Amino acid sequence: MPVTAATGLVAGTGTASGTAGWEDLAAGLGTTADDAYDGSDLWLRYVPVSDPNLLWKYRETVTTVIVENAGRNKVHRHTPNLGMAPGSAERLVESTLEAARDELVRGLRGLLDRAVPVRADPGDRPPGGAVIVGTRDSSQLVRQHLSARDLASVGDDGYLIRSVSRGTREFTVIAGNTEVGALYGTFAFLRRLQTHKTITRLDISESPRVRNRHLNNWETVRLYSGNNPSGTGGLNGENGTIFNFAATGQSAGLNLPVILDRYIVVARAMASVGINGITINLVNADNVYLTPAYIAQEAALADALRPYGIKIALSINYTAPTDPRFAPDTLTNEQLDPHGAEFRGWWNRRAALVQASVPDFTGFTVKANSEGQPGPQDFGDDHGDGANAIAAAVDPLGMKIFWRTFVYNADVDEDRLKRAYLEFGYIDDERQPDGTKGRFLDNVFLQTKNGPLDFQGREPIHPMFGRMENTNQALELQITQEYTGQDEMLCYLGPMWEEALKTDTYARDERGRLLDKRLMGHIVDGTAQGHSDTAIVGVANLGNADNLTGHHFSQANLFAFGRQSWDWTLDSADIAADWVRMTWSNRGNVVGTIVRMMMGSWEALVSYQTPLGMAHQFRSSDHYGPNPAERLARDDWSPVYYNKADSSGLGYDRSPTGSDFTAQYFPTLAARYGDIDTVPENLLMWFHHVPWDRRMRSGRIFWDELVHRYQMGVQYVTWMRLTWDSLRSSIDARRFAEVESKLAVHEADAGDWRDTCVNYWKRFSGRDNPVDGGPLSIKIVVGGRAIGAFDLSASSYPIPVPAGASPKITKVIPSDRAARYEILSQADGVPGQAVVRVIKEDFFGPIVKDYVFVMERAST
Ligand code: GCW
Repeated sequence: MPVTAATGLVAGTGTASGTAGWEDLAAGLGTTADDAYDGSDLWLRYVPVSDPNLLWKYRETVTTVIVENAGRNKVHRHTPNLGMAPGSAERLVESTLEAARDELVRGLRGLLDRAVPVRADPGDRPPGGAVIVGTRDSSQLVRQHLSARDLASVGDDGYLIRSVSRGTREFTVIAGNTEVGALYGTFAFLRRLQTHKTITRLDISESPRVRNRHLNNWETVRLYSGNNPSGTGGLNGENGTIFNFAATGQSAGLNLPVILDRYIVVARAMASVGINGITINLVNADNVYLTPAYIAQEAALADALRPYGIKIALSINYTAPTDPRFAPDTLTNEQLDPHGAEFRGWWNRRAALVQASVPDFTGFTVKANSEGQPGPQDFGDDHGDGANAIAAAVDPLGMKIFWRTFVYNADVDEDRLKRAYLEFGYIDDERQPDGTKGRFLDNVFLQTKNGPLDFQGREPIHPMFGRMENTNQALELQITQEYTGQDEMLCYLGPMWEEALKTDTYARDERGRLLDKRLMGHIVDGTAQGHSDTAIVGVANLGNADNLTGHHFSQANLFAFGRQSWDWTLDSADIAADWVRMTWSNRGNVVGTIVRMMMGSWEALVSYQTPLGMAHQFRSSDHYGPNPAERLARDDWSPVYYNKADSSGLGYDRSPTGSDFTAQYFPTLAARYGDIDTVPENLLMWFHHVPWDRRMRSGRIFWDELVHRYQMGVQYVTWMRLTWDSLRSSIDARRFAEVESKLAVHEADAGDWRDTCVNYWKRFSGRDNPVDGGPLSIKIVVGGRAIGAFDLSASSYPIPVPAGASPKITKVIPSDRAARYEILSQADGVPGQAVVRVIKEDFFGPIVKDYVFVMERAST
């Protein structure tokens, strides 16, 4: 059925003249003023509330800010004369309540478009419209209006936001048991205004489900957010990383201890979503971070972050004690015995040295015996020995160890996916002298990626979740988009993390009974197996680009990570909606449109990169583009190892007839994944070598389905590009253009994925050159003849028009009845060009193809 332009791409986005309401006008005006905006405020931009009724209500509800004793609990500051770089816009605060107060003042001034007075003194009674922030310790008003019992339920980091009525006066109390809790509440309150939610009659009680919500900052690799537009690194002597430790040339004066605006923006943004820690250096750790000169810089950074409730940690190298840079305090290889006093003593001394400058230092992140990093196995010890040695060394200092499980020693098993569990599982099972089970100490977290391979677009959950019940498990997610489009592709990861966190592990207890709470999120938040210390870690995507994350939409991934690590049960679409409102616009049609783009973007990426459970087909040089034919020195880095393409089919058999990796899952999942008839199709090739002609649930054979999936992924990107274009008048110019040009690259690169992979698989499948036979395939009738079977990836199609016949398309016949089409243009003559747009809503969102037909005279 033909569609008209108005019902085309995005329902309701028409901005036809005459229908523009005041909101459009207001947004239009705002747009001009904002046209140079670069995205550097992340989601903390605080533009005036555009709805006049709402603005009026907000102004009535918020007239005064009252923060008593804001400066009383000054946070520790190690660095004398800590200072912002000259000309900075941000400022250093001395306490967490000052941070909360300043945020409210800044936020309200922006949102309400007028200054809101601040008072430190409670007065006799708070005026109507007061917003009171504090703890029961800091604030008499909080004490008056919230009982200790009220607050007890929210724990250390949680908060209450409550509207209170006293006679005709109404005011708002934002409180935590700690100042950090009050700060989180402040951000949550501001978020309500930013997203145009009600701020009256509030009775909000929030606390995080997970205790340690940390970033890992890989400062030198997988950084797609440097300020160098032609690459991912930096300019002007900076190396592109978010924090400057060793900038040179014209930026030499911008190294820590100097504090830059972007550090404070990042600190505020982290706190706004509840992130409370950051490991500041790469897991392939450079020992320089443990030298006194660097520790002094780290201390300054920690000072600047501290008011925002953010604690720092460091990645370390297992053999750091032998590094001559630490002379005279160095060890020999023989002294690296994890059971020996020398090794433990060294780590204790080093940690103490850091702690002397950073008293709230969290501890160490360790990548050992992985990808060339040294570790205990090099000396005949195992991960348990190594982790426990360093953990025991720092335990008296109150520190923790985050020991990564990303190991894949090829000697352990042919199937890379099995290796981590084989190296760690038995340590968790070991009976200890005191009768308990599990050798890892209490201050050790095993930090495990969500999936068993390596941050692929879609992975099954890592089987260690739930199987390591006697050990603290930290979940590691990758916010930086190494395998998900880097800084070029718009890919919102919230749905991916939601899928992982809400996956049923079918975990059982020792007696074989299914646990009540057994989603991956329950394992991670400790409720499944009774762990009190819990952690989620995100490999961050921050750099020194103007917008701090490279792609404007990558900001959403940082935002979502924070929100989901606070509460993994949240709906990723709701998180996206908040982010869009805070970042782009509150206009309903804009919000709906952008959220829709975001929500299908991940599934689309999976579809054009690695559909149906394919994995790791990336070219090794950069992990961005495809290279399914690549064979490297290491098998388990090679796309061919993962795809196992041959004339019989495609995919890695990890079922009981293959590597039997599936046996590492709890029985229900093991059975489900191990059987090709029951495995979810989106994980199919993770677990099975799939015959080319296997009948799929759609009724199509595997080969056809595979080709369709690649094509549909690309077609979703086309839809995103066209849809973004439809927002041109609603988005400020600079950011609009930057996203527009990224989407053009995105579409082309998605097409490259499709073509490279499909053409390679074709060699094995022995099937025909693929035509676009997917949901958007059509036939057209020209000169009385039906023409179809159009090539999958051609940019245009020649159509022979018999002599004397009209070049007009007289009929379009979509093969899928749910597809709609529109003839965008007809050829006036021969030669000439016609364009037909075909649209369909499919399982991950709308998909679009513009068929370009070149009408040619048919040779007789
Ligand atoms: O995803 C891989 C990356 C490596 C990284 C490794 C890890 C820092 O390609 O660059 O090393 O994971 O997680 O340790």
